[in-house]
Formats: sequence, C-alpha cells, structure tokens
Amino acid sequence: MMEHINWYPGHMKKTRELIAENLKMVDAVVEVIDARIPFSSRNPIIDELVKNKKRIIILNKSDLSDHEANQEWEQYFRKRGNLVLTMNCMTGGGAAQLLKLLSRLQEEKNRDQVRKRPYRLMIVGVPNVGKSSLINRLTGKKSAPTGDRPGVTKGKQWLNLPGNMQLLDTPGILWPKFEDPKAGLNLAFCGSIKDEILDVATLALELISVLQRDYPSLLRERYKLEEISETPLETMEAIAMKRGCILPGKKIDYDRIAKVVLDEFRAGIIGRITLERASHE
Ligand SMILES: Nc1nc2c(ncn2[C@@H]2O[C@H](COP(=O)(O)OP(=O)(O)O)[C@@H](O)[C@H]2O)c(=O)[nH]1
Ligand SMILES: [Mg+2]
Repeated sequence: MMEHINWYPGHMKKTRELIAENLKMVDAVVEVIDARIPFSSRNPIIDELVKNKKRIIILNKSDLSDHEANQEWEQYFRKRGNLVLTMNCMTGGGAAQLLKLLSRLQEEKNRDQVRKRPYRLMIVGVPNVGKSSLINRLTGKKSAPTGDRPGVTKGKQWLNLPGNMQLLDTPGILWPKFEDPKAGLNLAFCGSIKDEILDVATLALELISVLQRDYPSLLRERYKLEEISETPLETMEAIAMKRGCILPGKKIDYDRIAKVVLDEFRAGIIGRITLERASHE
C-alpha cells in the first residue's frame, strides 16, 4: 500500500515526538532509503532526529539502481560513520546480511552482561522506500501491521527476530523533502509522491531529459532509437512513434507515452538507473 500522507506542521511535530519517544527504547535505527535517489529519499532532518543512535542505512530497491552507483553510495555513507547495506526487500536480497550484522551488534551489546538483553531496533524512512517490505522480510510475515500513520499510537509491539533481537512493529514514517523541487521531481519519477504534482506528460519529459543525459544508451536500446534527439521533446515523440502512441489525425498521444515511460522506468525495464550520484552530493 502506498502511503499518501498529507503532511502539515502539527503532523510533523507529532511524528518527531513519537520518534524521539521510540528512540529511547531502541539500540539502533534502520533508515531505509531508495537506492535510485539516496539523497532525495532521505528526510530533511533525519540526522537531527536520530542524533547519536547507531544507524544502519539500507539502500533499498538496489535491484532497480545502477550497480556502480550503489557501490559509490555505500562508500559515501560508510565514510560518514554509518553502517550500510544494499538490499532488495521485494525478494529478500540482503536480509541474511542484515541479520548477520544485527546479531554482531547484539553480541557486542551483551558481551559483558550476565543477562542477555534483546537488541532493539526501529525502522524509519519516507513513504514508499520499502519499510513494510523490510519488516515482512525480517519477520517472514506476509503483511506488516497496518495503521502505520504517523501520530497514531497503538500499543507498542515488539516483533521477535532470530538471535535475540526485537523490532518495533510500526516503522517511523517520515516526511519527504517536499520543499526541494529537485527532490520532489525525483520522488515523483520513482512514484513516491503523487503524479498530480506535475501533469504526467511534463513529468515524463523531465525524466527523459535526465535519462538522455545520463543513460542515453539504455534509452536508445529500450526504445530502438537510431540516435538520441537534440531535445527531450523530440526524444519523447520518437519513442511515441515507435510505440504507436498516436491519436487520430496523426497527433502524438503524449499522455499515453508518458505513462509508458514512467511505468517502465519505475519497474526497472529501461534498465538499472540511479538518478543521483554520490560524487555530486
Ligand atoms: N523493485 C523493488 N521494489 C521494492 C523493493 N522494496 C519494496 N519494493 C516495492 O516498493 C513499494 C513500496 O514498498 P513498501 O514496503 O510498501 O514501502 P513503505 O511505504 O516504505 O512501507 C511496494 O510496491 C514494494 O513492493 C525492492 O527492494 N525492489
Ligand atoms: Mg508501509
């Protein structure tokens, strides 16, 4: 289920308080981000919120992102003192590594203790990065508990993980970077905020503009284009011709081809693409 939350100041304040409260009970925070847009898919004040807790950053959807870029981002976050893992929470790729890493942390915590306490975790991230999928992967359940709207406190529940570890059942849903227009675009490309923010044709045109700059050969191969045109609009029209997205009167069906390109990008069909590189941040 995609979460479309209407963030307003009161909501954000409540979320902040809830996370602060939960933080007191956990040993580590697992921050899930979208590996295609690691910068845009991070909450703007995440560092301030989490402060000095141990942090594990999950570069999720790494099946959709550029392999080389994944490695750069891993390095980027590691250099800044985080633990980092690439994952695919849809198939469970990386889950074993994460459990191994957590169990090492659990042992460190309990090394000199007579009574071994569970190592406690919470998951945080903006909507659609894969928080629920991660919970399901770790607990082996089909569906994570719902009702995970910020500010709605239910009785806290700890889900038991193998190896004396416990996970808070509801993830901390953080607000996205909606004040940064570039981040807004990236989130919209990845389907993490509503398409209505821009009309679908304009959104696709923006995406094509990025793709023809950074991944021209993937674009050419996918849509069997002889060459990449000068302007994104020409490229979009060439793709529309190839796909037969033509209206009566030989007009281009911009909305239809826009949906095709966006859907194929989001599903990883155009190729493995990362929209933000660590070297540019
Ligand atoms: N390709 C791919 N899709 C994923 C991955 N993780 C989650 N998804 C999909 O992304 C969407 C959002 O996932 P969800 O767990 O609901 O995100 P949440 O809003 O953070 O809880 C769903 O359609 C998932 O199937 C991943 O690693 N790879
Ligand atoms: Mg969820």
